[in-house]
Amino acid sequence: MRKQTLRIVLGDQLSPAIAALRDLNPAQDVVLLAEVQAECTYVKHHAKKLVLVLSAMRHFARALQARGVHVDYVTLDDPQNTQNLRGEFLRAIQRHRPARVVATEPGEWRVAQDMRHWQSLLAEQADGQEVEIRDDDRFFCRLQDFFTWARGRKSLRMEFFYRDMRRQHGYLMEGEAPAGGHWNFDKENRKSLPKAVAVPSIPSFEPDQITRGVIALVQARFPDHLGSVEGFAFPVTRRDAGRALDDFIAHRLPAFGDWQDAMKTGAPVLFHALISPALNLGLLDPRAVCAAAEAAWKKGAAPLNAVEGFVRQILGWREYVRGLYWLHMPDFARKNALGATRALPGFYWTGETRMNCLRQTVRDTIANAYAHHIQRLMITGNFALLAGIDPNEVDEWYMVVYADAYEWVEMPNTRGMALFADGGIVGSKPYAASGAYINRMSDYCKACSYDVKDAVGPNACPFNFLYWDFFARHEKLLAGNIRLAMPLRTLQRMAPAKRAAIRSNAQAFLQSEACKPP
Ligand code: FAD
Ligand code: DLZ
Ligand code: SF4
Repeated sequence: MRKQTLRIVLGDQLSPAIAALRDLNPAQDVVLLAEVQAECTYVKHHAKKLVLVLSAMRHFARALQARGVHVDYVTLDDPQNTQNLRGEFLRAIQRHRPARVVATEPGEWRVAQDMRHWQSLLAEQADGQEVEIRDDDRFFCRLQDFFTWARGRKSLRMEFFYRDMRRQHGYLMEGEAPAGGHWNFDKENRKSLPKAVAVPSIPSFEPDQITRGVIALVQARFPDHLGSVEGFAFPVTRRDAGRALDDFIAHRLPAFGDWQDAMKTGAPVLFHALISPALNLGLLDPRAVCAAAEAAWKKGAAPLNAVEGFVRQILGWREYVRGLYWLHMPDFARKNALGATRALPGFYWTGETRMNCLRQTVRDTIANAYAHHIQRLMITGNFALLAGIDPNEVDEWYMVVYADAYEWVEMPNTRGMALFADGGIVGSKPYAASGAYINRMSDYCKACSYDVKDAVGPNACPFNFLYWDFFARHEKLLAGNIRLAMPLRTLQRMAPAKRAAIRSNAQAFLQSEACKPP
């Protein structure tokens, strides 16, 4: 009687404790990992993301093999490779004729749908195999629990979800009360960055032989993808990801809260953790990350405003956006509440624009496959919101450019938080901001050829006229929103001539060479 279990591990499921490996029997089972063209190209991922995922997969396979596990690893250049996950699954069934198959729920709706189909294909093959798709329990909140939390609530604000998660999981709690007497210390956070503050350096991880092999493969197979493999320095193993986390906890966490919203030329990471690429692959465990931050607070190495702000990102935001993604898919992918249809300007792919904030952010993004949250939200996201760019094109851009991009986390952040295309599921108002915000939180405006103080005219900062034009275009739709009472009142009081000037500046700018699609 066949006893073997085939265990499937996808490229972003690289955790030894992943559900599919939970009851692994190394003497009997086989673990399938498959590099496939379809996953490398369903969006044209940044070259550094491809190196990251493929190298981390190879390192993960090697670590399993070192434990005596039988790994069936299909490489991208295997001539028999069907180059898609379903094909490799079916080939593995033929090779191993397992008694049962175990997988973990994929992170993206597209793959989850396909995997449901694998089950029926297997049933058709009538070999009696069982396919079990287990919940991905690397998250704090089971999806069923999120759906229960969401059921019957009129508004699904992150803050309330986060408080429940704090209570349930006990982080930063003093009995039933939040540590320090408040759930949230954002009032103390989000300062602008004084010039004299020294920005800590970021650890970089030298490519080993495996990574160098993947670099050559990516260069040969995906020459037309964005970005360069040069300077690849992401951790690709659990050990190195742990080192990157330790470095953040020791050197950047203490100031994380204070300068969480600051932006600085030439400093793409500032006091952020730069752990999302590893976290989303499974090289770091969110529980261990939150525990490490809490431990730093307990031993007095980091203040509460920083640690609470950081834990909230992971225990709160990361879990919350995942829950919303699964709650609203597949509809989420079609949401366009503001009816935005404009094509994405070409400068998103090159960084070639007079707007210094966008030039710096897009260049950081292309060079590093990373930008921190405020660059994503308040520069590239904010511009796309104000200019009315089609959410499909914006989603695609965010999926392509970042090493941490997976649809479950990218889409609610992009369509929801940045573009308000979800009509207010993620945020209670659009995160629209004019040049004044960017000037307060960054050093970008000082080196810009536009004038941040001008709202109209040939040298006016585009974020200014686009900001007012955005409110004018959506005045009716946003009218009932109490959180927007101030800008809407200012708009209503604006002299008709100024309103007209804003309109014509915005139209001329958006139709000019400056915003031409590629
Ligand atoms: P830190 O600022 O140090 O935060 C620590 C961790 O908290 C992050 O690693 C991340 O895991 C989590 N986190 C923080 N904010 C969020 C958030 N809003 N949603 C979910 N998790 C969060 N994050 C992704 O992981 N993948 C994406 O594809 C992605 N796309 C985004 C698109 C837009 C338009 C915006 C505004 C945000 C996006 N984010 C995405 C969220 C956030 O910007 C990144 O998680 C963060 O910048 C990663 O860098 P870091 O590790 O230095 O984060
Ligand atoms: C992102 C990615 C890439 C680039 N390549 C692979 C791959 O070759 N094989 C694989 O199993 N997974 C890969 N992934 C991750 C998948 O795209 C990811 O598992 C799904 O998007 C579900 O989140
Ligand atoms: Fe950006 Fe306007 Fe500042 Fe220039 S002046 S950097 S366009 S916000």
